Amino acid sequence: KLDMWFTEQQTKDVRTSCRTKKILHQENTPFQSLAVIDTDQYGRVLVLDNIIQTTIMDEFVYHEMITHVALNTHAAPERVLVIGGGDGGAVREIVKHQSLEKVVHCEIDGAVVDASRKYLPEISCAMDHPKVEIVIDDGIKHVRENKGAYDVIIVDSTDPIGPAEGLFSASFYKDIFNSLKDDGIFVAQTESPFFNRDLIPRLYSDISGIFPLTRLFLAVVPTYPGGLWTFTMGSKKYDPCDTDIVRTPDLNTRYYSPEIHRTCFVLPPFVKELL
Ligand code: AG3
Repeated sequence: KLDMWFTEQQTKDVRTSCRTKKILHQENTPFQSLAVIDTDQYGRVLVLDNIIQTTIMDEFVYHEMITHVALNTHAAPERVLVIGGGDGGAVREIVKHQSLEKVVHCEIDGAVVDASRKYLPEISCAMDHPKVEIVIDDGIKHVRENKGAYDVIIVDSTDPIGPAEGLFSASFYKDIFNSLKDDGIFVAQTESPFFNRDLIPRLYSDISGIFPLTRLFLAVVPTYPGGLWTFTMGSKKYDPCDTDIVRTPDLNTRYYSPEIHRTCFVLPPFVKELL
């Protein structure tokens, strides 16, 4: 049998590979190359521009952490916006919240949504939920056109190269600030503390310049470069580190928990020194 491997070039000097059973889908969309592959170790994997976006093995860590930390920090999130995250994993977690009235899912590339619906049903399963509205559009444009509209905004982007570059800029964070209500919260995935040591401090200082409260938290996502991943939160009012803030609804999660909510803000010195 043919020995087939998918290789991601994680940095100029590092590549990692996984054995690939089957290429389920491959296309060039107007924005990027898209593939869904089936692997022995990770199960099905969504790949954009040759970069692993999410895998069946560890997607729960990332999707639970990019959503529940912010949603449980807010007193009662009703209107939530997801920018990017075309696979639907963040939306699947958001609809678990009782207070939710509507989640707008704004993804620039409709082909990602279609491929996830077809090949990643475990991840895309909430796309047809009655509270979900999928908008195929540019997130930068969407926040500019929707001022004061949201309780929580989640930026589930690809890496800061290619189509997502504009999602890592101070001007975008200002537009996000304006698109949030007076007690709104924003979270973005902000890459690896091992490999993105210039990016993280830049984003943290951009966000600190706009939001009264900025917090960085960590989670372990083995299929991402370095395995340890950062998320950065900007908040207008609520502090996610207030110990009394976490109500404990049963969200049926596998990584997130009230203890993880408290401890994910505890940073090792090599991460602290970035901020
Ligand atoms: N967003 C992509 C995280 C960045 C992964 N980077 C990498 N593998 N080099 C995840 C999308 C999942 N909804």
